[in-house]
Amino acid sequence: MSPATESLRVDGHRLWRSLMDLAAIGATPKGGVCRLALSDLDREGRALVTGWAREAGMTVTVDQIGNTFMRRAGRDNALPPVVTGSHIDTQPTGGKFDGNYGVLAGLEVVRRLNELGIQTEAPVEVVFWTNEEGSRFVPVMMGSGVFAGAIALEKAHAARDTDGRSVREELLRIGALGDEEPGARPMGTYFEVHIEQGPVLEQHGIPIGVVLGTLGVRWFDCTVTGMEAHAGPTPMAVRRDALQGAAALMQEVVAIAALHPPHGRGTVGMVQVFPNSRNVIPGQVKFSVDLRNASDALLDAMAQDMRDGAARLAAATGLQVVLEPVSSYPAQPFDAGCIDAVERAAQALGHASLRLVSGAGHDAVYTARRAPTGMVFIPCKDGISHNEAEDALPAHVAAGADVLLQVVLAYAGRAA
Ligand code: HGY
Ligand code: MN
Ligand code: MN
Repeated sequence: MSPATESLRVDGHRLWRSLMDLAAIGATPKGGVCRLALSDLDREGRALVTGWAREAGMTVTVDQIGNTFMRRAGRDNALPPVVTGSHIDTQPTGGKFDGNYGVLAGLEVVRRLNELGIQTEAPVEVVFWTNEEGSRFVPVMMGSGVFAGAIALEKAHAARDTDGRSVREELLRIGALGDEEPGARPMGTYFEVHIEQGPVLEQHGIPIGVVLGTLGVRWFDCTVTGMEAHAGPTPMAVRRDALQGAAALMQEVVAIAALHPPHGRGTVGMVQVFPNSRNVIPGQVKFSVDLRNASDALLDAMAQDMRDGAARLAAATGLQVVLEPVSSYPAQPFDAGCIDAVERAAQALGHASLRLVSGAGHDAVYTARRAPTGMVFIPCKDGISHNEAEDALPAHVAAGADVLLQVVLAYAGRAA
């Protein structure tokens, strides 16, 4: 007689070991992971995870943007699957848990169901989405965005990194250009387990976050153009210094966030200075703008503030200022039924939980357009992520996967 659902737990040690084994691919000296989307290291990570999936008796399907679906058959495979997963591409100074945890927690749920001899009514699928981070290629959350029909496949394939390599070329090069049309496969429900990447759960001493939805995001590239000139003979009054102008506008990005509390966020994460020579007055600066907030109305207001700031800078300095939208997605609430199921599962397992909004974007933002979607958060050390110091407690890693096991069974059902 297989054990009652509420008594089920994953094998936390095996999950932790898998996390550390995957983290070894792209490991950095400071203890983080650098495994950029569609790099050789991504190819290695994909091979490791799909190898584990096949060992667990799963079939593997890759679509035309490289999204990879690992499927465990149910008793009735005509039913739409319960899908879980996340991403295995990382930031350049990423950590061991962002994304990777959600994929490997899903794999651990399958390994555990196998061990316990539990057959689900509906099939269960574990997915890793291509290029969630948007660090090497934009737009961000590319694979899940194509799957949901929010990003055109042709546009995604044509995206190029700073070396001019396209997504399509790189998918081909690493053998991840699959045949399946993105979005063609059914999805019954989607659950994603992820570290919070912020300080709230840790500050409250609570192990499980019940995620209500995510903030909306607007990404821009801002290019400020002046004129290169010699740093010595050129008097200060006649300079057309692109970096000084850009620096003033960068301050406005942060000020705009403060004008739209409490969820307003403003970040400049990437700056390119041309010609980037110490004794040349910069002629051009290109920098990224990441604005976030909890509603589209607030995001519209922040974006308008940004455009007004750019216009003011141009008028005051004579510099050319171009603000180009790069990527955006609206604030995304999750499915009420999924939210309640996560909260019930935490309760059944005896874990305190807290309802909260995600400041970070996740592939769940796009799956929510295709199927009822929920997310489970666990704390991360000091709320730090997108940093090589990213860390989490083994007990929390196991607890999040236990909650996932419960909600997967709640939605997939157990075959008699
Ligand atoms: O940008 C984000 O929020 C996510 O990490 N891609
Ligand atoms: Mn992530
Ligand atoms: Mn991330």
